Amino acid sequence: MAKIALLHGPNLNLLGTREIQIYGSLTLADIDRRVVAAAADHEVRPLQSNHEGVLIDAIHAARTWADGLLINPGAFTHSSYALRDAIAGVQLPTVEVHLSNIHAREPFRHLSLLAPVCVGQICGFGWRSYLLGLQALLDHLQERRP
Ligand code: CA2
Repeated sequence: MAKIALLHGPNLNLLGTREIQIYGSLTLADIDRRVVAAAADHEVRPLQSNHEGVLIDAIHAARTWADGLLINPGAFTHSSYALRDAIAGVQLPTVEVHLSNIHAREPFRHLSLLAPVCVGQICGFGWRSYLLGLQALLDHLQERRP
């Protein structure tokens, strides 16, 4: 059984209330429920924060209990060297997910500062990006077990 920290960055607590044409109509609680259900016997602990330092602390803490990180860093994707260093520092396999296709949006969203320190990135599939990311992370963890 794998243990996964599910992290959501800034403004994702607003999901389902506005910008539905971009991010879909599910709330963050809906998405968390679906990820937890899809994880079956694996453990998923969700956390959302609008604060960079809280996310960094959660990444550091995950080192003591989690096998991997599934993260939608929100706009910190495009701006946070500190989150990138945290992910690189804890050396936990990390999958970056986005609801929207960041490469098909404004140019500033095309660059992810985190992608180079992640196992991979999944974007553009709405809430299903999280399920695809979870499956990719679990498969990755399974394959690297001796
Ligand atoms: O597509 C994604 O998942 C993003 O990570 C979402 C971020 C955005 O800054 C990234 O470029 C791509 C923004 C999340 C904001 O979510 C809202 C939801 C409802 C209303 C307002 C914002």
